[in-house]
Amino acid sequence: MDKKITPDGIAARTLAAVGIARAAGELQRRYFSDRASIGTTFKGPQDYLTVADGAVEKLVVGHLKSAFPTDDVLGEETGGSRDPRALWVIDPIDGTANFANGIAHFCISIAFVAEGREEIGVIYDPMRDEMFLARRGFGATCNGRPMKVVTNGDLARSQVELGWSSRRTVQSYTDIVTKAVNAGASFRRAGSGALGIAYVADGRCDGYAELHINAWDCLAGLLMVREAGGRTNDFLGAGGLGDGAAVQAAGPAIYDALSKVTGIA
Ligand code: LIP
Repeated sequence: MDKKITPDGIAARTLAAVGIARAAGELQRRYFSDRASIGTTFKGPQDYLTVADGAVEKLVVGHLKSAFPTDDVLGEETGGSRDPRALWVIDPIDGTANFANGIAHFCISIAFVAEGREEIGVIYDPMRDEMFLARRGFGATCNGRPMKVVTNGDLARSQVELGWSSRRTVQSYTDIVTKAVNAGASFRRAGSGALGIAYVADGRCDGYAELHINAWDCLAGLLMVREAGGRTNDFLGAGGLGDGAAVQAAGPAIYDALSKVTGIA
């Protein structure tokens, strides 16, 4: 089946994704305000799952399939297609550990991939009411304000976020932390890759790197960083849509120096 999406089709999907992300954020906020309703379990070591993850993903997928029935969908919790011709990639709650523990640093992340390229990225933080948005070729915004990466950075004076998960060894993580600090950088790990990468796009953080991350955590933010003048690794080219891959996003001035720390090209 021909799935080619026209520019008007991308525009319509962009508008719809923003509205759906806002509705998803409202549902997140309702669960977050009633902690007894969250129902936390674990998918693996330090890999949280809550009742809210499933409910939010069901809401988002329902709206997308209703509006765009021929598009494919890949969700963190319910899985789905990996066909990159016309594919929505969704993380219903990115920052689930924070969400489950009452820390207000989480978001909904929605990306749309067409013909193997990220075309739309939407990340909504309902607790700060911040809508991060990018459409390929049209720039990136936060609540309508244009976003720009840090362009004059220096790794020795930078703040970088180094994501962590049990999907890679502790040693591999502590190695890059040690190298980053020895290079003069300050590092953080806030538990939401999507928000961490969106903050790079908005110049709040100089760079983000993680040795393994899933597509639903990062695709929306990677488009935002590129549209905001930053550099990213070729996550999709590294097979990231399948089983995830390493990710790096940073301003142009520190990207290569950060690659020497992380080993991510
Ligand atoms: C999270 C990612 C983060 C990673 C966490 C976790 P989740 O996604 O955004 O980058 O370091 O371990 O995977 O599980 O909150 O959707």
